[in-house]
Formats: sequence, C-alpha cells, structure tokens
Amino acid sequence: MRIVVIIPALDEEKSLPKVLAEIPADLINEVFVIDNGSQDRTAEVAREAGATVLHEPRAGYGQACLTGIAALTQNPPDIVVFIDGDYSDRAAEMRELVMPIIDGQADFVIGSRVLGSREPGALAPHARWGNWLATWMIRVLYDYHFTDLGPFRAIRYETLLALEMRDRDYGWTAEMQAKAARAGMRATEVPVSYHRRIGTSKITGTVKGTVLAGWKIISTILRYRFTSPVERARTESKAPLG
Ligand SMILES: Nc1nc2c(ncn2[C@@H]2O[C@H](COP(=O)(O)OP(=O)(O)O)[C@@H](O)[C@H]2O)c(=O)[nH]1
Ligand SMILES: [Mg+2]
Repeated sequence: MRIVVIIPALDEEKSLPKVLAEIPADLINEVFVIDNGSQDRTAEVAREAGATVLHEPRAGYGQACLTGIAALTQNPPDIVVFIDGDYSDRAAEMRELVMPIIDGQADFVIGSRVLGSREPGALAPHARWGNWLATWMIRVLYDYHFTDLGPFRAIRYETLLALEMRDRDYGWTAEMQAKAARAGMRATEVPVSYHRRIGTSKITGTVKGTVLAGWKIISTILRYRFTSPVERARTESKAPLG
C-alpha cells in the first residue's frame, strides 16, 4: 500500500519539524507539505526533514489541500492522511488512523479529539461548542454520527476523488464529512489526543478566524444538504479543482 501525508502549513517553522519527526517512517511513503505563502522557514525545515514541498501562493487551508491532492496524480497513493502542521495532533498516532482502511473496515477515518484526550487549553471552548453544533447538524440533516470535525484524518484515495472536494478555506473538513455522509460512505472515528499548538493560532485563536470558520462550516453543511445535484453541478463547474 502506498500511503501519503498532506500537511497544509502557514508559518509553522517551529512545530513542523516535530510533526514530521513523529510520522511513522515504516508506514508512510511520502509526505507533502504545502507551504501556503509562509514568511518564515516552513519550506526549508520541511525540506530538511525529507518532505516534498509544494508552494501554493493562493491563500486558504482548503486551497492548500487541493494543491496537495492535485500533485498525487503522478504517483497515485492508496491512502491519504491529512494532518495540521502545528503539532496539536500527534503524527505517531497515524497507524491507528489508517488501520481501519488497511483492514478493509472503512474508507474514511476521522481522528476524534472528543473521543480522545485533550490537553487543557488545546481546544478552545468556542471551538468545542462549534464542533458540537456542526456534528449535531450533520446528525440531524444527514442522519450520520460524527463526534468531531478534526483535521487529522485518513481516507482512501479513490474515496477522496469521489468526494470531488471544492472548499478553498475553512469549510474543508465539514465538506468532506457532509459529502461522505450524503453518499453513505463507510466512515468511522478513532480517538486521537490533542495538544496545545506550538506558535500562534490563525483560526480559532482569532475572532476573525472563528467567525469566518464558524459561518463557513455551518453554510457548508446546509449547502450540501439542500442544494439540488443540478444546482451543485452548475455552481461547482465554475470552481474547478485548483
Ligand atoms: N494553507 C493554509 N494553512 C493554514 C491557513 N491558516 C492556517 N493554516 C494551517 O492550518 C492549520 C490549522 O490552523 P491553526 O492556526 O492551528 O488553527 P486552530 O487549530 O484553529 O488554532 C495549521 O497547520 C496552519 O498552519 C491558511 O490560510 N492556509
Ligand atoms: Mg491548530
């Protein structure tokens, strides 16, 4: 099995080496760090640690992930793992994340910080609440039970392509789960630990990031439930894969 990791990163020079050092080398074939316009040494530290560095000047978490996915066509993997570059999730726990896919039990595995242990202060109260609201909405609207929208996740490459991901910023994780739920895909969760990040938060640690992310997540969950397939095809055709 070819398993690759995608790490979107914006100014994470301090944390990224720790994330990369903990990735199980015997399990993972290639690591892609998508440097999204960092002003610091993110690209250099990633290269020094042996990662393949891609540069994506267009801002946005989802945009960086899309750029990573687009690069996979050259040597298609079997499984793709996503993890943030801030050392909040522990890359050493990647094995538990991909095991249900390797065993043929699931096609999509979310690392749940709700089922796992959280270091005090790692997940802000408003982030926990927003997360609860989003997973509750998915339960009510899609009849699908998730406990978390955590960024640490593994998915079969074929399943990922079938989801036709579009979001270019904060709606990325919600889009993936809403579409998987809508399609009745085999998704599951495994507990992961969550820790205080190194460096400063750009999303839930800022008012602007929190408001934008909250709005985008909620509208994404509503959108994929209530737009007709025809309407979706029409609007999505204007936003081809980056
Ligand atoms: N590509 C990209 N990554 C981002 C952007 N903003 C944040 N990130 C990355 O997304 C991850 C989550 O952001 P973070 O600041 O930790 O948000 P928090 O988890 O809500 O505190 C980190 O790996 C960041 O480097 C962005 O605009 N573009
Ligand atoms: Mg974070």
